[in-house]
Amino acid sequence: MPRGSKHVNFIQNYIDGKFVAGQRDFADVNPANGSVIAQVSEADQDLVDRAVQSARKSLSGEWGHTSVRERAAALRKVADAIESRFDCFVAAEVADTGKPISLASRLDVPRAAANFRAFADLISAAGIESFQTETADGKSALNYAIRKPLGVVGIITPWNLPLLLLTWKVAPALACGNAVVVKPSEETPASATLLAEVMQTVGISDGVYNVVHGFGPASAGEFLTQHPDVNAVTFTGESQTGATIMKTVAPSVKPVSFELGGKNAGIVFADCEFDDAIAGIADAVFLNTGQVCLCAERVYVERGVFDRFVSALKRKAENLRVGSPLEPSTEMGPLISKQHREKVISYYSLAREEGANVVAGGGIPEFGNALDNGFYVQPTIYTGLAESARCVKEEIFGPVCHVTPFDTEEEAVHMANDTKYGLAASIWTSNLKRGHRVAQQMNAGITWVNCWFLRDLRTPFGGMGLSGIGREGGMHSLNFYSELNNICIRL
Ligand code: NAD
Ligand code: 6OH
Repeated sequence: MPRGSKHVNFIQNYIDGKFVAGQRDFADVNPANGSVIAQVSEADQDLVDRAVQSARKSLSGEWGHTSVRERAAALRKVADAIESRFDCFVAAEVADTGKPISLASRLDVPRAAANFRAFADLISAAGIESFQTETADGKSALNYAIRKPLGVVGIITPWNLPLLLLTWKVAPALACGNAVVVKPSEETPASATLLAEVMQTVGISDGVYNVVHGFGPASAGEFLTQHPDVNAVTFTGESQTGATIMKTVAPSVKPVSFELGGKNAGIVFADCEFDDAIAGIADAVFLNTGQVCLCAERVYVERGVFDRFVSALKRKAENLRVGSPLEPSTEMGPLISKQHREKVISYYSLAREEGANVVAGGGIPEFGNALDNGFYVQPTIYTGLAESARCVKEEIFGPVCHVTPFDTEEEAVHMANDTKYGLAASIWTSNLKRGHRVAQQMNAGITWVNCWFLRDLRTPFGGMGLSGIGREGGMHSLNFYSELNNICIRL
């Protein structure tokens, strides 16, 4: 498609308050039908450098002198402006990801506005650490730590919850007075660019929020992480990409915050509220076509209710309304891309080779219309695999789980923790003591009891092992996006 075609949009980079085109374009594809919805301008090394320099310049300009109160007010204006363009953001997110319009309307776009409001509140209320220190001579000293911006923060995000995950980092970074250069996923460039329009409209100073488009290696992602004037990198995506970025930033010792992959467990005890557990686990397996880092791909069910549980989850999978994302009643859309579908389908084949019993799905649905050009897969449930099977060990990132029976609490805890990842877990029981006891044994950054993906933005969020480095959320975000300068005064 030529640039400026009447049939597709042209998505540009946003640098120093202006929309800027690079030398090369790439296609933005709608996963629901394979059509090209936009051409995207790729940022080369020179454009990434311009974005970083414009961010740096903004720190010594008006933005660098804003008070906390002014920054909090600016963040609230951004939240209001996202809401006033709600339908536009929903449409962009649905077209780029293929997620159901109902999901983008209840999760992604409201959370983007909530992210800005939450960090406006947090920075307004944040105190500073202080200690009065007794000295050997019987006198004392006063210590207090002030918070300063890191400087220019590079933000790299994935395609599964593009606006939610981007704003989860942009909001605290700006609250702390930084300037940012964001690199959204090449699969989902639209909402970060719409956010640039919002920043422009509400009068955020030029250079404070920049967007560069492109890929990872030898493209905008790598150019940004290796840039010597980027002071910190915050990244959400695959564990392997995190490892690569770590190598790239090592020579300049940049602080990193990594929210990476998972192979999360759900543990269902026989004493659970059965219908709640089924609804919760079905959400945890199939929400966003299973493309949420927190999704449960391993479900452990106490033997006494195993057969009943598997039958009920099968009914849920088979009754899910899979279809056009634009249809309000649709519950599940396609996967993000042809390439990702190939990966998920290769795991569906592998599960059979490894000896799985296919309880539901396992293939590609047929619609008999344009959706057959989309990247759909069936919601899928397996049983019967050994815990060592690759399908039980590796992150698939699709609408799929393996269900394993257990006999004792210890066995369930052992199997749930037998993973190199450590992001999230959910436990389903009506025994309060057991809920606490098992939750406290989970090797995970986030454990839910009788719920899943219930968020309070003040709480620590992140993973252990291959699932990440550090925590964001609440004060943890304020601490990551700030440098602390401890001042010690002899009294
Ligand atoms: P990905 O790692 O392939 O890509 C993420 C981003 O990194 C994209 O913007 C990509 O262009 C960029 N990138 C790729 N290689 C790079 C490089 N060498 N240097 C710099 N940037 C590079 O991940 P994805 O496929 O977009 O997302 C799915 C993955 O993200 C899953 O593993 C999922 O579990 C994980 N995820 C984790 C969380 C969390 O909070 N822990 C949240 C969402 C997704
Ligand atoms: C991963 O796909 C989901 C991450 C969710 C968050 O980072 C959040 O803040 O809710």
